[in-house]
Amino acid sequence: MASSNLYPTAELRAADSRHYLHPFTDFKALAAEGSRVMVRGEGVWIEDSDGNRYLDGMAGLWCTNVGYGQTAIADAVHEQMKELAFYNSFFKTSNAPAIRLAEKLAQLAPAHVNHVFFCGSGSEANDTVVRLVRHYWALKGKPTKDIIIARHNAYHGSTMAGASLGGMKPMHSQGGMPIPGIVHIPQPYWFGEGGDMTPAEFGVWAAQQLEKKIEELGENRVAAFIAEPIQGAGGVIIPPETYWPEIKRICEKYDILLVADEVICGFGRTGRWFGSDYYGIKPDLMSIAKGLTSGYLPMGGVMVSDRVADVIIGIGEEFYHGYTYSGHPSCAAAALANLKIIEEQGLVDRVADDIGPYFQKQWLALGEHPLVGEARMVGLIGALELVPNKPSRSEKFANTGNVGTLCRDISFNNGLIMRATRDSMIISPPLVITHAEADELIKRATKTLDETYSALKKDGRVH
Ligand code: PXG
Repeated sequence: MASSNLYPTAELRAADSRHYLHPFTDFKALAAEGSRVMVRGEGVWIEDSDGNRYLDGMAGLWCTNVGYGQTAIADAVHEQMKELAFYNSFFKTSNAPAIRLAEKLAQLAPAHVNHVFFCGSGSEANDTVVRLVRHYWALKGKPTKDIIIARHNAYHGSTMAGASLGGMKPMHSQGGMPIPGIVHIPQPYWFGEGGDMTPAEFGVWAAQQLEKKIEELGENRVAAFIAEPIQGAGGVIIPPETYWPEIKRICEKYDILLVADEVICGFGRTGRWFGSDYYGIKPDLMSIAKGLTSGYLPMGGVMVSDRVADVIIGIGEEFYHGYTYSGHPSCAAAALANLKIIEEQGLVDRVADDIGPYFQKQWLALGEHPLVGEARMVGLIGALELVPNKPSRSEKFANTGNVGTLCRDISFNNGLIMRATRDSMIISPPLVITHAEADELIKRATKTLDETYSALKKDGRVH
């Protein structure tokens, strides 16, 4: 039995609230309520210490693409740890799993992307992006071309640079962010911010906010634009089809680097290896993490295009950046075993041609529910916008987030893990989810919507 199961739940909960500061948590409120202690996972299922089973609609936290309990990953890590648990990649040293992983990633990435800088997480990847982007332009003789444009409501991590690139106002309000040299433009969130424009018109408008910002700052000051192909934590914001082509045009016109944050969209989530493949984006840098190891061990990286690699390698000068765990051999072994599963089980094509369309059809049908203003999904990443007055897109619930939280709690009680962002429900299940499990997920989501709707009706919060 795993060590987490050796203690009674009440004891664990008490120690949890005495000592454990959880991420993104109101510590006091959690201490009063007590946390759920998760003890086991198998496929798309998670079990807590009270024996409750949940269908994990969030793949851990957008990461367990191959599902839980893949012993091939555990075995690969076990073997690697016995042989060489750790060694660094500094001082002219390297290790076999990291080398083989770099080679594998170059093979999977778009053709013009052939190098990778490894790190421990998505946040570290985006910190590396800031370093790389500025290093690149300095080497090109343009050290003042250093501003990075990002988007409101983007999520790029929780380190100082990651949170600064991100456009989450509550995060910025704690700790003096954004750091200098990072500015934000509107997001392509048609449902929430599209006003009277059609999605196509709004997509162009949102992209042109980038051009406007570049003109305002001056092309000689702007180093890069960073964006998630589909915003994840911001509420699964799927941009209108007109958005990415326009962004591409603008980046080329003004010669600014395009950075795709693939931390959520990478490794099959959209039915392609990368969100950039899905949208036909040609990024200069790509941040990766999460699905790289399916979360079995922490690992991230920045994939570097030939354009950037030629400059940073060609100069023959040290890049003063790196982490103890850059190219960690045990994590790299986990990543290799994970990618092998994705390839051998054909999970990327499965999302594109089989489970993706199968699931999307039912998910989009939830858009008919009286509580749902819009249902959207690409590959296996989707959202439901909960609204108080269905025909209206502009009318929102008072106290944004309360209804989302209520619905999320009801969902947990129904044995389905969905995540709430504002008042929308988010889903990003493991890519191995079967048809029967997809049906079960939809059944539980429908029950959750019905119960949430009834509760709101009782309070007079829906029309
Ligand atoms: N980029 C993107 C697009 C992400 O989604 C990160 C970077 C940072 O990765 P690390 O490994 O440093 O966490 C993320 C992480 C949520 C939630 O509530 C989402 C993330 C992390 C924590 C919570 O949806 N995404």
